[in-house]
Amino acid sequence: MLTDLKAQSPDKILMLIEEFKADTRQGKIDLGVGVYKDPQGVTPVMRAVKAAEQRIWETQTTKAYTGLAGEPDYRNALATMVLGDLPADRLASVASVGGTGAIRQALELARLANPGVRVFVSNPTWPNHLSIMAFMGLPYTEYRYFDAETRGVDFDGMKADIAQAGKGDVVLLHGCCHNPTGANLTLEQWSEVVAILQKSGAIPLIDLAYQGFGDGLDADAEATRLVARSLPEVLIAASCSKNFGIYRERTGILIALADTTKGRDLAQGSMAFLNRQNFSFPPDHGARIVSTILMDDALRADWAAELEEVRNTMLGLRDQLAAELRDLSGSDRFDFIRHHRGMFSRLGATPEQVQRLKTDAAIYMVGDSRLNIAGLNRDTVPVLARAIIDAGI
Ligand code: PLP
Ligand code: TYF
Repeated sequence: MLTDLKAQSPDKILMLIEEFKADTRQGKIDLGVGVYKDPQGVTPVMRAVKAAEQRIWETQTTKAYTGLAGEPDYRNALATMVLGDLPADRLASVASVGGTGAIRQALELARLANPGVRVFVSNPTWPNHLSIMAFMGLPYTEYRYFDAETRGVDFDGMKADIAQAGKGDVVLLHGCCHNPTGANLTLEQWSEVVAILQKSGAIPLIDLAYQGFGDGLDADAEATRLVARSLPEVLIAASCSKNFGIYRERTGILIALADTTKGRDLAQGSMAFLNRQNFSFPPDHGARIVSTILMDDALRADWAAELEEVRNTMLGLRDQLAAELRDLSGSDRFDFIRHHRGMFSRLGATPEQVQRLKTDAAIYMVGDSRLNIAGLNRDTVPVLARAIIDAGI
């Protein structure tokens, strides 16, 4: 039977990790996978996470199963961080296996509710969105998003395309820090998106994987909060992997907002049911770290301060890279790097140019010219800037 399996195509981003490891050149630079690295190239365990783990170790008396939906403390604390307050009469939530698990369960939920659901997704988007939908056999349509000329958002194209989504369809939106482009909507543009969805009855699914990495914890959730208070039904898949630096603990949440308590209760039951079908109880360790931090004033303040350092480090690198490129190119055509937000920027280079960066300068980025800003430091920014110009970008 096993020999009847067909070979699956690997994830290109994850493949890049192996390729980078195998490169023996001194001074190679990894701008591939979206993991935060400090200026020394280390992905640190955050101080508050260490402290919370110690506290859990000292006080935890059982590791018996949690509830199918995960711990209420965790769900309430995280949903409050995302939404700003808890609309209890509308809110259903379950702990998930990372942000990815929340996205998968959200799509499963949408299909349970509407077997004919179509998903509208940005072009481009995180490749796992597409591969999960293809695997599930969910029909999807791409909406225009990236403007190759300005490296910003093609907002007219986006509006025209998402207006095609009808009642019972899902429109997948990145809540902040768009992956892979780094180009984001303004709040005014989000209001226009809301108006389109209000008219059509399509349901937004917001993927919020980088809250705190763009303009700040609250600022990055503004769009999600606007959508949440403006539309009757909303799905939100949030991840704690990046903002708590707990990638391997697989910590996330799926939130469903309904317009009736009946809808809320049905969503809650179906979400717990989906957990049971897929993995039974959700993982708890990462969730407990998060609730310990969010529910303790001192730990929370320390965590938020460290997250701000991370965010500001990335903003500083953006400014430095844009300035170097301004000097070297004698133009402002790379200023978009300063305006993008989050870990990523799409340079808009050709695959051949990306290959040249790899061959000539040992600089690794994803083939679509997405670079991870956090893979840089003050010393490597000038090296990258030079290589970008030399590659003819
Ligand atoms: N969504 C986007 C856009 C991402 O970039 C990521 C990052 O890994 C995720 C969701 C999910 O992250 P995780 O499953 O590691 O929590
Ligand atoms: O886009 C990224 O680099 C991150 C990490 O299959 C990631 O979101 C990449 C690929 C993947 C899972 C996570």
